[in-house]
Amino acid sequence: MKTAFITGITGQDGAYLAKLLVDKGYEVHGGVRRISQPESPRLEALGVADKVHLHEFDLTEQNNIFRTIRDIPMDEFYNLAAQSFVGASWELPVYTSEADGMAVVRILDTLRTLRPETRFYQASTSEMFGLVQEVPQKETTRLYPRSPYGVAKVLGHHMTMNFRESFGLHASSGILFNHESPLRGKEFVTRKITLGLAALARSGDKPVELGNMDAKRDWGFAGDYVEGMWRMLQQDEADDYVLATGVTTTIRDFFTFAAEELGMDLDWQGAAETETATDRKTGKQVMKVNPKFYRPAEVDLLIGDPSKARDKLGWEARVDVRGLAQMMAKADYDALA
Ligand code: NAP
Ligand code: F7E
Repeated sequence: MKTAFITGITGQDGAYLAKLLVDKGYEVHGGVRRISQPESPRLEALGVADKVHLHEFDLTEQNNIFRTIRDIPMDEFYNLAAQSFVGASWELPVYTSEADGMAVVRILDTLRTLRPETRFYQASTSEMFGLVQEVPQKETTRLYPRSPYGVAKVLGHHMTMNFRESFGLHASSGILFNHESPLRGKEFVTRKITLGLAALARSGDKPVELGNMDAKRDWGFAGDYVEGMWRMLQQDEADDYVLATGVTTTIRDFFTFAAEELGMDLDWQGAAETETATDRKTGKQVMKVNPKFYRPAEVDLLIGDPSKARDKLGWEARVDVRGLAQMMAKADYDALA
């Protein structure tokens, strides 16, 4: 039986990865910070809360990282914990740099010292491409981050490559494009849309307030992406891989897919700050723009080229963006029954 340690096990990806590894027969350990909700609702939703071993863990504590790696035998270490909300990173640039950048350095240096045989996965991100230098983006595309979050993740990404090349660690970096699910955090745009529309469909009357409707993202399903993480650590050689669908969609179109799933027929009017959407069937306004959700610097377009992951890992995204919007809208609607 293999043993895995997952930082961020209470997050969206942590919960799906824990389920995947438990189903594969792993002994799964995970790091939980002191302020996490004690009942771990995502682990409960996936039926694995009582099948994993939880340990107090904080990314910003060097000695806590050291003791965790010293005390828990582990074949695989998945570093999924992070300050993961791009929008918050401009207000928290120091903390974000510590949690998403320096913590990766501390983990790698401790693994190198105590457990050089442990295989390591780093949660890198398409946000590193930022102001994109190539379309579509692949593993070799030049990085140009546009937020403190993206900048911090570039440090973790390059340090993962450097420890692999310098010390021979089996350290891989997954450059994952946006992936969502019914367990997605409520502040991210997809879940904000599906929660807001579900409430409207259940007789609510507050339009969903959003920012930039023209940004484009390459959205997939988180359950597919954790399979890719695991496959990276099963390779003989560690490497870096893009996981993406290869399809890009505006926020507006994601909104429309979710609204259609809930039986709405949208009439879009206006542009930029005056843009609105109204449901023709009920006459209710369902979307309004609030500039407070605009970002100081935007990532306008992301579209990934997952061909390396397809060819070398045999991985591909199975849920398309319309199916994803339907899945999330239905789950939020059903939860309000
Ligand atoms: P998430 O739902 O926000 O989960 C993040 C996890 O990190 C949570 O368990 C959180 O704990 C934990 N955490 C935050 N600060 C911590 C700290 N100081 N010490 C210890 N744990 C801490 O994020 P996700 O969507 O699952 O993403 C997983 C990873 O992939 C993140 O590193 C993210 O940056 C990266 N990523 C995500 C995407 C995506 O589209 N989802 C794409 C590319 C990369 P609490 O439960 O207490 O909040
Ligand atoms: O924003 C626009 C916003 O916060 C997507 C994280 O998992 O994926 C995620 O980062 C887009 C942006 O995700 C609202 O301006 C419009 O263009 O859902 P998001 P993100 O910033 O792409 C990457 C790959 C990660 O690594 C991150 O950890 O949607 N947008 N209106 C809005 N976004 C939010 N949150 N709220 C709005 O009202």
